[in-house]
Amino acid sequence: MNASETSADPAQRAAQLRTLIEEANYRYHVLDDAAIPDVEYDRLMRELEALEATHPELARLDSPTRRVGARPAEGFAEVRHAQRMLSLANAFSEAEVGEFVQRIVERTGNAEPRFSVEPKFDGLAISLRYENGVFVQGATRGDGETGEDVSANLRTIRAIPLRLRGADWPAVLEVRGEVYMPRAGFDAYNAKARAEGGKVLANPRNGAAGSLRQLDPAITATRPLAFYAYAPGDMVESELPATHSAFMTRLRDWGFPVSHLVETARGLDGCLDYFRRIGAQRDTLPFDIDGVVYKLDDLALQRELGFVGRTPRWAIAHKFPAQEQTTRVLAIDINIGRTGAATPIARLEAVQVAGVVVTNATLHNADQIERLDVRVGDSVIVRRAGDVIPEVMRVMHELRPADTVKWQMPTHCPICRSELVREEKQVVWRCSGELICPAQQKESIIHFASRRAMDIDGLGSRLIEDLCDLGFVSSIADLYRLSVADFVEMKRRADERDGTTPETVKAGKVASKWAENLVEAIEHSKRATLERFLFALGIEHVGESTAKVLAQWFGTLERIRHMPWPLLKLLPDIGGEVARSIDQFFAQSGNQQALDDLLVRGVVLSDEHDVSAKLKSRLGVDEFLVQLEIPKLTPRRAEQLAATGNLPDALAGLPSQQLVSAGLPADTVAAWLAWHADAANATLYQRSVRAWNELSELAQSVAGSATALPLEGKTVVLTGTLSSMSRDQAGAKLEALGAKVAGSVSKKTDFVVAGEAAGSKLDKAQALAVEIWDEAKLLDYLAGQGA
Ligand code: D41
Repeated sequence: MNASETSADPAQRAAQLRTLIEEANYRYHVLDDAAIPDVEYDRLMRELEALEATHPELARLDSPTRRVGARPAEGFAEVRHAQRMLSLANAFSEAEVGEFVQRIVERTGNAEPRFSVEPKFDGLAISLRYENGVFVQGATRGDGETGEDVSANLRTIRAIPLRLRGADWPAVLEVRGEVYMPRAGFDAYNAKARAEGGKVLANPRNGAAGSLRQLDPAITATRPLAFYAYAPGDMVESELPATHSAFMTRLRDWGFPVSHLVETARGLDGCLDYFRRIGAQRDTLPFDIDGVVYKLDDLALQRELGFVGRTPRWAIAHKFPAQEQTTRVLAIDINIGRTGAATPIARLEAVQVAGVVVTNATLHNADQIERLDVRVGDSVIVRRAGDVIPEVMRVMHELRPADTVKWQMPTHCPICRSELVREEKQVVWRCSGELICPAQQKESIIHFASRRAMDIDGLGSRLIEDLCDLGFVSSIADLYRLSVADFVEMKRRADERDGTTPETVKAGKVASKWAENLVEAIEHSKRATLERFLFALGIEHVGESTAKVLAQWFGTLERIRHMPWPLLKLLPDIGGEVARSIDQFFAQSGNQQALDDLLVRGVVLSDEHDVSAKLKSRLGVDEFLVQLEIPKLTPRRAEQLAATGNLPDALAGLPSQQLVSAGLPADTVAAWLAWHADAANATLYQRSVRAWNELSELAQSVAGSATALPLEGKTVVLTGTLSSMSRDQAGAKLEALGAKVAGSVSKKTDFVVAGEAAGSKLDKAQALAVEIWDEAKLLDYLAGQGA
């Protein structure tokens, strides 16, 4: 049926709309295939609502418009489950799963029984009851015997069908499954709650449980909930198929969401293989799972095996190691980062979390400690998910010993004893020691050498810590002084300190080879691009993209290192905070000294160039004035000042009558004069004017000479493996020379750079007679361009 084939008869049209809406729900939640856009879905819904409003006789309980109903008058009613809701036994190791499978093998005589293997969704177990294909009641698990009637809330979940599809369902059907909150919905919900100052959800499982417990279904309807079915409940035995997996297929046909991760597996090996595969995907799944479930697939055998207490003998949950654990806070220390940021760290009694021993967890910042009220001696819940740093989630206040004291941010840096300071409206406290602080020195060197920065092979954080601790380096420039002998000596002293005694002769040889490689890697890093180098300096707020903008627009380190912040702000995506941070970095004489040292020791920026031709359009007098952030000087007033025809150097000295006759209101004139009367502002203005004059001249000459880059307008394709650099590196070099690097070869391709084992792209280039460069030719060309 087509949405546009409308029927004039209201009853028919209502039926048509319900079918369309239900179909859309089914395609989305069961088939993972959004059939119609959201706006269309909403339109159909509104039409049906209007129709039911004007024709009340058409309204029905199973209509999709009824998903949000009235709240129950007095809490939730109790529901006695027609079939007890069972619980699952847990296995925490492969050995326990082995025992489970072995018992089944012995009792059934089947050497390799078949299992339905499923993710264990981390939500809330519920039971749904359908009579004659219509949803009539839904309940929580409760104690397994009786649960709560949360029908009104369950109706709001679009993944739960209100009417079943097809016709071969039993007259009474109960289905069990899990209501859960997808991670994306959880994140979005919390982001909104945070922005609006509302209450955030602790985790998706609590989110799902809390949402179903809302008395008002209108609230539940706003929560992003979903559902997966996983077992039959009350139904006539003769209507069941022979296997659990066949039942799951039926559920899907009837319109229930069944996870595509559900499979069948044979024997212990099949189960464990599934466990490992799902475990590897765990962090990337769109919802939380806490393990997998194995269920004997043959339903007749399930009945034969029966239960022990409330748990079936034929099913078991194989749990992943817990991501949360409780432990005790032994101390709260302060870690000083590269930019001086002071991060409180909880030192913990060692505890295994998700298979890793955790002894430290981040507390983020002083405000977070205040919120959680963490104290030394407290029992806390730590969480470690994926590769992220473990964090303290919650304090178990009920277990707090009597003698704890409230934690306070220390006043001084634990490393260099400089004062810790916090800027207005900032959460982060910082060490004011900057370059004299050994912690900041260390972190800035680690950043400088890291892969995305100067990429010094082999110079990792452990080694840098040793170099700093043993006094071999204290700044990035010191790295370029290190000799092979220094590294060997440093290693000897580190071994001595750690009590590790290397076998003399052989170790000596290995050590000197290792030291040679390091010195070579450091030497190699001396040739860098401006962009990487700027990023490597570790200026606060200057990430890779800001570094790229600076390099592209200003072209040389010499220009950037003296640029006042108002001119930095002229560039795209550089705001006041970033610009000031860059200016402040270069204002420190220690940093300027470090730059000079680096240059003296042979660091060469291979791609320095003229200012960008685009700069000219940003250097209007009014735009310049606006960047200075002078009170009352709005863009309009700046335009009026610029219209006087004076250049910035003359503007500062303009007498007030002239400002008034330029049309500026008195308060703007007063603010302008007062601003200039401040010595610091006057200096900033002069510095900025000088930079503006220089840049204007440079931009003029670039625009005038119109020296295009050598590869301007050329399209290049890279293929195969290069031996001297990665394809990305080669691409970046070609781009710096003006080329456009494309992904596929066409007639428009100017040349193809083909490395080792080039495949179809090379074939295509040959077929189209496109020019082909080998690696040697590329290197030759780049050398010729000084790149
Ligand atoms: O994903 C789950 N959380 C899940 C829970 C699942 N995939 N299968 C389950 N199967 C059962 C039996 C075998 C007893 C029908 C379950 C649960 N039970 C369950 N969830 C909470 C209590 C029991």
